[in-house]
Amino acid sequence: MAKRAPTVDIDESKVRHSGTKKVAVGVPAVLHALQIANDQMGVGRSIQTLLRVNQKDGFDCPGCAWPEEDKRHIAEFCENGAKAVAEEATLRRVGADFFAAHSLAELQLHDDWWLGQQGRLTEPMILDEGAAHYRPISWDDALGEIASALRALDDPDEAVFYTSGRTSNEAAFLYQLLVRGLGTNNLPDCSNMCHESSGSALTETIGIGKGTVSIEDVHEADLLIVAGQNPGTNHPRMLSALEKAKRNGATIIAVNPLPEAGLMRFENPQTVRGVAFGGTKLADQFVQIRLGGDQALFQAIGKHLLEVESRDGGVLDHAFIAEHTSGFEAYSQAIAQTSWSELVAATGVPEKTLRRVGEAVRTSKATIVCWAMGLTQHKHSVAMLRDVVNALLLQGNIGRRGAGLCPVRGHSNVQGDRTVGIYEKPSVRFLDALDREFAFQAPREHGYDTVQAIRAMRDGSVRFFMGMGGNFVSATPDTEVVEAAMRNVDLTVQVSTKLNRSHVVAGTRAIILPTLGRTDRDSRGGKEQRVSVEDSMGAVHSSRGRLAPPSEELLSEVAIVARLCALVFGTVPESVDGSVRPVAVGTGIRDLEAIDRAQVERSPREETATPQVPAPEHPLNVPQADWAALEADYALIRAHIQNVVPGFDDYEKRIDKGGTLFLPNGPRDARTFATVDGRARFTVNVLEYPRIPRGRLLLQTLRSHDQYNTTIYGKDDRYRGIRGGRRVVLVNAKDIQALGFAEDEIVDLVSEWTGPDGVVQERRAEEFRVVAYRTPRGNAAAYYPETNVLVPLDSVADVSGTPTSKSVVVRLEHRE
Ligand SMILES: Nc1nc2c(c(=O)[nH]1)N[C@H]1C(S)=C(S)[C@@H](COP(=O)(O)OP(=O)(O)OC[C@H]3O[C@@H](n4cnc5c(=O)[nH]c(N)nc54)[C@H](O)[C@@H]3O)O[C@H]1N2
Ligand SMILES: Nc1nc2c(c(=O)[nH]1)N[C@H]1C(S)=C(S)[C@@H](COP(=O)(O)OP(=O)(O)OC[C@H]3O[C@@H](n4cnc5c(=O)[nH]c(N)nc54)[C@H](O)[C@@H]3O)O[C@H]1N2
Ligand SMILES: [Mo]
Repeated sequence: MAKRAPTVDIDESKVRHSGTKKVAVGVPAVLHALQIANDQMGVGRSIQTLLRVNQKDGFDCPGCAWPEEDKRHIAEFCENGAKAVAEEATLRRVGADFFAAHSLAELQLHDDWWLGQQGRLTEPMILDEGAAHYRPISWDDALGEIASALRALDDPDEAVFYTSGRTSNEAAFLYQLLVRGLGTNNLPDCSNMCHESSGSALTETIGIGKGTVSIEDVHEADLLIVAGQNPGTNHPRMLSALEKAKRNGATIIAVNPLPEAGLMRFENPQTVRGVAFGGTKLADQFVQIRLGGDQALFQAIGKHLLEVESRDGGVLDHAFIAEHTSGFEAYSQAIAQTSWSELVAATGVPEKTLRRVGEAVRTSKATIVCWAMGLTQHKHSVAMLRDVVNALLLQGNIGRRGAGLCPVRGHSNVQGDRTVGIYEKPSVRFLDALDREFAFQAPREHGYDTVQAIRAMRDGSVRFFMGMGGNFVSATPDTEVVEAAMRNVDLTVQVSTKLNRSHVVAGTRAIILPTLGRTDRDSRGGKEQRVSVEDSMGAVHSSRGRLAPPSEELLSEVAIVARLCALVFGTVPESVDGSVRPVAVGTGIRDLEAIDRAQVERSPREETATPQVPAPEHPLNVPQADWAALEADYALIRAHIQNVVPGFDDYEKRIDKGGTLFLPNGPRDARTFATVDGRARFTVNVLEYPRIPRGRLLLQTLRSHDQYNTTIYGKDDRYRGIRGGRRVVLVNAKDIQALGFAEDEIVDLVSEWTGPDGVVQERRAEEFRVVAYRTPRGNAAAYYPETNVLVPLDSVADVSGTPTSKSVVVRLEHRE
């Protein structure tokens, strides 16, 4: 196996660290962003591009899913949004010459930073079996290869189709249709590693897997708890909203193991006040919690509210509880039995402080809880988030102004992708609607999520992998296992804008399909197309790129999927009655021949496998549509979405002229809860928190300020005072000493995890510099994706299956 890349490009002697910054954003941030933009795009293109971000006639920022304010500023961009845009709008190119000059073996030695720096992909490439280099291939041939690989499968479940969250609603909807038309629900996505725990907890308790607040609610909240989130880096535009809330009198409590700069103080570069007066103090209270202690914190809030209620009364919203909820009695009894000493042990926070938070909640007229990965990537994340819901339900903090649940999404359209069907466990209601719309029968059996897909690839039951964006190899846990799993697949296909590790650690054969990004002009069918996206608060709007694409050769994601559908399902342009019909020859996996073959010669794998997809009612059980027409006019795809997904009425009209379509949200709009009993549900959750074995540390893997997930912009983490390198591990100074290490020492990180068989497994990440940092005792932090090698594939959250990226037991080891 090739050497693991990351150590190669990094000169550890250059790493520097200084004090943590106390203020986020401000003028230096804007200058830094402009410098990166100019490097990648030149001055003219930078200004043209950056002025169009998140404007009503512009494109949706590919940076994050935080919503736009209705009254947009001239330049509604933030430093990290500008970096995301520059990364995509770069003038550097990766074409056939590049691949001729660099062998696969050589490319494997580079890290994600170097690969990303090479520029935009410009033409389809294929890696033949055993070849040393990718070679160019025409679009027709590339798509033909993919279609025949799909046809050659014995069972559609041998194929896996991953999606990252930048894909537009239109492309995502067609993509899931392709996959379901083939006969599988194997649609893992980045959400499985991201907010899946939020979706699981919220669907069960309030009947919708999304948050319940609008941007106006944030502005009007009386109290905002921001837990497990670093908005200064990952959602910088959220700081403006927090600042506004603050000016309206809100209190902000930051709950985090780390004193993140963005939460402490914010200089808004778009106001004089921000630039000239040292910014706004954001957090009124910083609760330095231990990793994984948040379930205890929210139980403590509940406990405090219930105690004051029984002593003085006037705390709970009895009318709301009676009318809209169930399970209150059981919850309040269970909470009464939890001891303060255990809540203190779990959080590492004194009872006095826990009560202070409880008091802030009690006296608040409207409370919002915002959270991100710090709350979703633990073993007990779903229970933790159910307890967040419990705490808010007590005072009726759902479905009224300034109050509610606010999971802050990551990728700019990750929420929209789910809405339009990217989900391995689709609802029957969705599938029924899809069946009706496209006159076929979608499979009902659930598919693989991300971790299950990796297991199946590892075990040899997957022969085809396709990634619609993203960087599966670097983003997923247990890097060595994933690399081997990927190499175990016959054909891997990546639809991508930029080169990444998933192109160089690939299947026996591999295809790269370069595609348009958000900033690129998308001309199809003789006119400029727009796409649409949904932000973190359920608001859908259009996005239209204006820049000349990096190459005339590029196809949009929509065009790629539409052409695959046409190849695999086949269509005749028009039949006698004018409607579209499938061609009656060898189309798709499910033609008669394949079904017969599967029934006659059962392979050993099939005998042990779970029940087969039910045989289709007619031999050509494929979705029926005029694929060429959909490719030529994306509005036709939106018309289909409108017919299948509730809430998209008048889709086209409502997103016109910069308009916004607000998707219905029962809990927020009308306090209706589509749960098993039609009520918001209090739940009883046994208190859990990580126990750290002696001499070990609990490691969280997180983002630096200079990265977008696996895309590394640079080697600095300005707000945390780290410069020039990413292989650092942040440890409390007292732990460094107690464990017998020295500051700046280069160590190995070794993770220890007890597998289901009771055997302790070890995984190693080499050469990390020890940096003394203000993290709680026993807790450490290091960057993802360098540390993904430490996260065991089978260490996942209960219920949601999310890898436990914020909870990895490690020991430090001296080198030599
Ligand atoms: N510039 C930029 N923007 C991005 C991204 C990016 O990589 N770069 N990624 C996008 C994506 S996909 C996502 S999902 C979001 C991610 O946004 P975040 O969730 O903010 O990202 P992380 O860096 O994982 O940060 C986790 C935060 O939670 C804290 N934390 C960790 N464990 C715990 C815990 O147990 N309890 C509490 N209370 N806090 C904890 C960490 O100290 C850190 O502040 O950002 C999106 N936006
Ligand atoms: N240890 C650890 N692991 C984690 C996390 C963590 O906190 N810790 N976070 C998890 C989270 S929250 C997430 S969301 C995942 C992210 O996982 P992914 O979404 O798979 O990863 P990204 O790095 O965002 O993907 C970047 C690639 O997407 C491609 N791309 C960019 N824009 C476009 C586009 O418009 N179209 C297409 N087709 N391709 C495009 C580019 O080629 C680029 O190289 O990682 C997860 N992994
Ligand atoms: Mo994410």
